[in-house]
Parts: sequence; structure tokens; C-alpha cells
Amino acid sequence: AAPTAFAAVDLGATSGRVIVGRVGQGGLDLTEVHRFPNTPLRLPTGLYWNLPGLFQGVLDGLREAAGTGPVASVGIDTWAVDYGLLDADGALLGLPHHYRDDRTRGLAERVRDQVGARRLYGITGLQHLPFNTVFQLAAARDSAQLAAARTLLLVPDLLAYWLTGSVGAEITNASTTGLLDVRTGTWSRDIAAATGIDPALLPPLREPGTPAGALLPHVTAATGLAPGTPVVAVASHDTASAVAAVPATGAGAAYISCGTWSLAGLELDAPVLTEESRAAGFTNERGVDGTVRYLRNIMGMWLVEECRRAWAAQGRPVALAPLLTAAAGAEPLAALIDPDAPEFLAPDDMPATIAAACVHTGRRPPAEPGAVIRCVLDSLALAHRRVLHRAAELAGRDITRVHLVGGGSRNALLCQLTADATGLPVVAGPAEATAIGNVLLQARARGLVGGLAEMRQLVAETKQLRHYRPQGDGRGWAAAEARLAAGSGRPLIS
Ligand code: LFR
Repeated sequence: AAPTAFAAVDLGATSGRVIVGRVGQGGLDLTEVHRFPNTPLRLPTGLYWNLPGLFQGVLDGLREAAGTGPVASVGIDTWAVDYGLLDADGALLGLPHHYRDDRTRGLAERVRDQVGARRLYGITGLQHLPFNTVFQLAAARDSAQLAAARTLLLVPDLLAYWLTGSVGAEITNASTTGLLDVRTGTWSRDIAAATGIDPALLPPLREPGTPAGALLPHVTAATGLAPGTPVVAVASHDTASAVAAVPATGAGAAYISCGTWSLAGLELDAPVLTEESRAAGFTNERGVDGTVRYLRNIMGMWLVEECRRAWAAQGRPVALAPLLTAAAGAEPLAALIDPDAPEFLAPDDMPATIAAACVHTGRRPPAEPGAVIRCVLDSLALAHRRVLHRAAELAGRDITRVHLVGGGSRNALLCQLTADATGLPVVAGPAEATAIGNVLLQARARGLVGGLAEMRQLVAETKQLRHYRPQGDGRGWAAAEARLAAGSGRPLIS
């Protein structure tokens, strides 16, 4: 039989894409048919996603997909935690807030302390991030919008609802809200009650690979897709899709899904809910087939992208390739930052914020753009090192290699530095892991591929991977880590 085509909608923090993936005869082919910018909107009441604009991009992309031939189904993944609210008529109540909006700052800590950090962690298993859905809802507590709300839909579920009219909450993404009981895989009434959130807002959960409705007639008319085309609930959290496509075979693998964020960790069968794990800031998000994504958020390529944005505004050259060449030639481990310090979440001026952080830890701030990028990449590699080593300890696992997937896997310098810092071989690629995971979940729903192991085998067999061997004995990295911790005046990971 000819390969079957699937449309993967993959929205990231800076752009959205529609990809046609063809699966069959042992092959796995991806073609990007549409890409559109995702530009957040700053309004008087905060920072928002332009969701109607993104939906239009989705429709345009689906029309391109239909132009390539028959499409068996559609799947949607996006970043996590953000949501829209529907009123009793099913209409969207305002735009979804952007997770970098600062209205939860301070409040998130208050809610955590009121409910109890251990209790929250013991049930939800989530790393404390100020933007977790539960804290965003706490910030909206007395709003007219929340009073009128009847249904909460996470961003991919909201787009699926606009395509199909059907509501649900896909579980990998639901697990990032702070409202899901990670042990039972059901909404936690306990946490909802403790935080004053009406549990009736939370729609029925869906497992990845199950149906999420069929395209509405006006959608098929607008896109040219066949009437009744199904939407499949894929692993709608982009990180869950990426992890499903990590080409790891056998034990000993850790992963880093590296894009706007670097998500570094392990796939486990059961959550780690210990006090040590909570204190070290590890999250237990749900993966495909009930697996646990045991990882920590690291600030990621956001630091690089925000430097480039600031330099572009100053009229300086910002092409990535020459910046990386300059970074490769810059002095190693000269300046370091803790990428996870809160000031890097949404600064106005990233290069200035990095410089200030270096001064604070007693280092000379990097002057030239190449040195700034080197500081960021060294710092990310060092963060990869401490997070993966700690993950292995806390989960009682041995790590023998690191799979680095996502856009960051194209960055050879980052891959090599990560190998050097962790002392582990790095297998880089595929860069498009998220879209592949999305496509493969749809293919699986059609019976074209088997379980996770078979999906990963197919990725390993069909995608070009690059291998980086660790260089040096790691002593320079250990010393740099100690220096950074001493300069910060607090442990970088506990
Ligand atoms: C990556 C990601 C992370 C999540 C962050 C915010 O794109 O989905 O997993 O913590 O974005 O939603």
C-alpha cells in the first residue's frame, strides 16, 4: 500500500507550522507545507497569544496539506500550560494569556505556600513554575472572565475544538496544569478545592491516540480536506510528542528536548514524588502510554533568541551561523550564568540581563556578541550536566548516553559542549522530533505502527543522527560549576 499522509499542526512560541508526514513501507517522510509567525500581543491587561491569528495559520496550512493529496487525519501539539475559557454558549472569553505574562509572579509562591508545597508535589508531581495553569487561574480568581467561564481548554484542545466542535483535555498536556493527579491520571478534586477552582471547568480527559472529533463542514470547505476527516488527540504537549520520537533503543538513555526550552530528563514508568525530587525542581509530566517524563525545564534557546532580538533592534548583525562561529572561537567557560534564574524568564533586554548576572557572580561580563552566545551555551551545557546527573541519582538510573532532539540539535557547538559537560556521548537529532511524534501518534491510531519502542525504532532507522563524543576529563566543567554556585550564593540544584 502507498504511504498514508497525516497533517501535523505544531505551534511553537515563535512560529507555527503545518507538516505533512507520510508513513508506510518502512518509511517516515516529513514535508513542511506552511509556516507562520507566532507574535504575542501586548495589550493593556497583559501579554496574550493571538489565537484567532494562529487558527487562521492552521487553516491556511491545512489547505496546503490538502493540496498535496489525501490526508488521513489531523493532530495538534503546542506548548503547555496556557488555556482559553469558554462561556456557556461555547464562545471564547478573551484571548489566552502568554505564560511569560507576569501576573502570577509572587502570587504563585503564595498559592504554593498556602496549599503546601509538599502536598502540591505529592499529588501533581510538578516542578514549581510560576506559570503553571493552576497559578494562572489563581491570578484570575476574582475576574469577570472566570465568573462567566464554563469550560477550560488548553491551547491545542481549544484549536481542536474550533476545528471539530468537540471538547476534551488531552492528558499529556493536562499533566502540566498542576490540576492533574499524576498517580491516578485523573483531575485532582483535592487540588481544585484547595485552590478554589471549579472542577466543572475541566473537561473529560483523552489519552493520546484517541479520537478528538471530526472536522466541521465549514472547516473542510475552507481547507479542501475530505468531509469527516478525523482529528486525533496526539501527545498534544509538544515536549511529550518530542519525547515519543526520541530515537532511543534500550536502557541508559536520557533526553534533552531543546528548543525555546531545554527539557532534560528521563522517561520513567512511575513518578518520583520524593521530597528530594521536589526540592531539586523535577517535574513528572505524563508521556505516551502512561509513561512519566521526569525532567526539569531549563531556559533553553530563548536566551539566544532574545539576545538576537535585542541586537536586531540595535541594528547589529544577528545571523545565527556567524554568531555560533564566533562563539566557538570565544574563550571557554569565561563567564557563566544560571539560566534558570527568574530574571531570564521575560527580561526587556536579554544581553544586559546576562551581563548583570555575570557581574553579580563576580565574573567579567562578555563584551562581544560571540562571547555572549558562548556564555549562554556554556551555561546551558552546564545546566544539562547538573540536571541529568541529578535526575539519574533521584530516579536511581544509570545514564549512558544523551539524545538531544529539537531545533537545538542543529547547533553543533551546543551538542559538543553538552557531551563535554555531561561526560556522555550525545546523539543529536532529529530536529523535527515534535512533528514526528505528532505524525507517529496519528499513524499508530490507524494501526500503521505499534508501541513506543516500534515508533522509536522507525525514527532511529529513517532519520540522520549525529554523534558527539565527550572531550576532556570534565574537570574544567566541575570547577566551573563550583565557581558558579559559589558566585550565586545559593545551590544551583539541591
Ligand atoms: C516547550 C514547552 C515546555 C513547557 C513550556 C511552557 O515548548 O511546552 O515543555 O514547560 O513550553 O509551556
